[in-house]
Amino acid sequence: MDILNMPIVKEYLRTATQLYNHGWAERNGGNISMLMDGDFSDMPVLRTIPFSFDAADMIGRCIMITGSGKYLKNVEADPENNIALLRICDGYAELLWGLADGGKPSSELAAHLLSHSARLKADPSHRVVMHTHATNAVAMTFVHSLDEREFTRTLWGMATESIMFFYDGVAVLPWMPCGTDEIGIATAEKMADRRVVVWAHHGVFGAGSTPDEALGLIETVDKAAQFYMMTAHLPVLQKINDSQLKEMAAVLGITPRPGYID
Ligand code: 2HA
Ligand code: ZN
Repeated sequence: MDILNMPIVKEYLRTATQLYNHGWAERNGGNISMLMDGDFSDMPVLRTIPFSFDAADMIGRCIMITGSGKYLKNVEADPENNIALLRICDGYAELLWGLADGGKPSSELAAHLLSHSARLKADPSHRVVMHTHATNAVAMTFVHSLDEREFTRTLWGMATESIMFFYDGVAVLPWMPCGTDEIGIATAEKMADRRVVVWAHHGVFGAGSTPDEALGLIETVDKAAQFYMMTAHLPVLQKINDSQLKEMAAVLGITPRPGYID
């Protein structure tokens, strides 16, 4: 399988660069994983990598994921050293390709694998989970309530396309240590019925069918958060109100998260 020539892999690689260019991937910040369609059964297993959480639903699936400690800015130019193709087994992963200079998959492997499992149950077309340090969304977690209904309502009120793209709402996790099975499990629980999870004072997880879609979703969240951060200290004279949100939902034929619009 000529992995690097698959169009979806090219999109994945470009997306890593775009996250860096947004200023959302300082040092080794952020990670991207993508469920791979295709038959990789003829690829030899290069080594095995154990993990400590239960990802039973994912056994047999292949994913592409960025490596632990790797810089997203380097992924596109040097994929073979910075990303991995893994086949998930019971309690370990088989490395089929990549991480050629050694190393492990992302420290957020639990959040990625468990979120894939949760999103696939909600949406069979789901493929991509992306974690990034989206600047404005994180900034907002210092000055806004972390109540996820309030957080979502503020973002919906700031930009017309918010409700269009995250009608299902934005989940918020309080600050927790990152890189643990616990934050992975908590993230995946939220992902069961939403595609965006904000980690207070850290970053954002977003899900989608393609790298472009997952990135685009996080971009819409961060843009609304940017409008909020640009205006939160000013007297706000108007914003998109509840009846306008309902009007927009009717035009789009979408159902916003129940109970979120008064
Ligand atoms: O991979 O962003 O959350 C570095 C991180 C961990
Ligand atoms: Zn992070």
